[in-house]
Amino acid sequence: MTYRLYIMDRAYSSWSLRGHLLLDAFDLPFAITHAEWPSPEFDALKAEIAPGRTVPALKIGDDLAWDSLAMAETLAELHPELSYWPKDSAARAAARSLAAEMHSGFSALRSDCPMNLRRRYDGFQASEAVLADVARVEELWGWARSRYGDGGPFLFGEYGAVDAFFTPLASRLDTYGLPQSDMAAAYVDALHRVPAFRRWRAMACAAPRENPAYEFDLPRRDGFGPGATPLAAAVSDGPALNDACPYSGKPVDAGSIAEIAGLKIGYCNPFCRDKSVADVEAWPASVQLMADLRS
Ligand SMILES: N[C@@H](CCC(=O)N[C@@H](CS)C(=O)NCC(=O)O)C(=O)O
Repeated sequence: MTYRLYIMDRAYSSWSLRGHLLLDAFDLPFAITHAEWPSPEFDALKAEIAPGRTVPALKIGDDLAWDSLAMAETLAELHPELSYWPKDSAARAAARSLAAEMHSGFSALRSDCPMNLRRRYDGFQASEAVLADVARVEELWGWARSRYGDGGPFLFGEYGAVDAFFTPLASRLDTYGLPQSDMAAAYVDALHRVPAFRRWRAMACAAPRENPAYEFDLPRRDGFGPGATPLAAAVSDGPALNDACPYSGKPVDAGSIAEIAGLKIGYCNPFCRDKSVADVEAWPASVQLMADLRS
């Protein structure tokens, strides 16, 4: 089966992130068509996914699923061996209910606190409606964790589609410093450590464009949680220790060098460099190269 995922801006598009997690967190290979919103390129992308009008959309061979919940159900049907939904029927009904409530609910939290994976703010004043949404999130997460969560750190133990659905909401709790019980904070932390999420967040941080509509004029807290690479930065002075980009195998571009944990590593373009600077441990090929260079 060949998959092509259609997405928009990684820092801001919470639905695109869910689509990505439904593939990448389950180790399914896929190609990506990406366009920033709004732009003529995004209009062209939309023409490719007609009659779908929003991202994420997933081409499955020549077929199309253009809604995140439809994607989850379709992928679960195509890959019954993967843990999209719990095996137990009562747990499965509950997981589907939570994902569906996320899909159609939490409007105050979603509209007042837009996802922005590049930021962590101090001093955000949450409205009563946002706090009511947060309380409902706590109720649902606490119920699922205590009833079904014994086998792991996720809502139903093992990572599943429902966790992909709640990931952008968890990132909002972190970005806006919203109140969290110990249970919620532990779950938010587990979601932030999922390798597929870390790869997406690193690419979000590497994307050059900022959209002012998603930015708040508030003090910013440093760091973005587990995985932030210490002492990593783009540098202008080479040479790099390697000749080939660890991702593409193409020659290193002299303008795409980073110093990471004391090593000068070269990449084939600035995007590969910047996603590595954002969170090098999310990228096994860079980690392997650094280990080889050290040995
Ligand atoms: N119900 C859809 C929601 C998708 C959605 O609203 N996508 C937004 C991006 S986060 C979009 O495509 N916006 C661009 C537009 O509407 O033109 C889903 O679950 O996938």
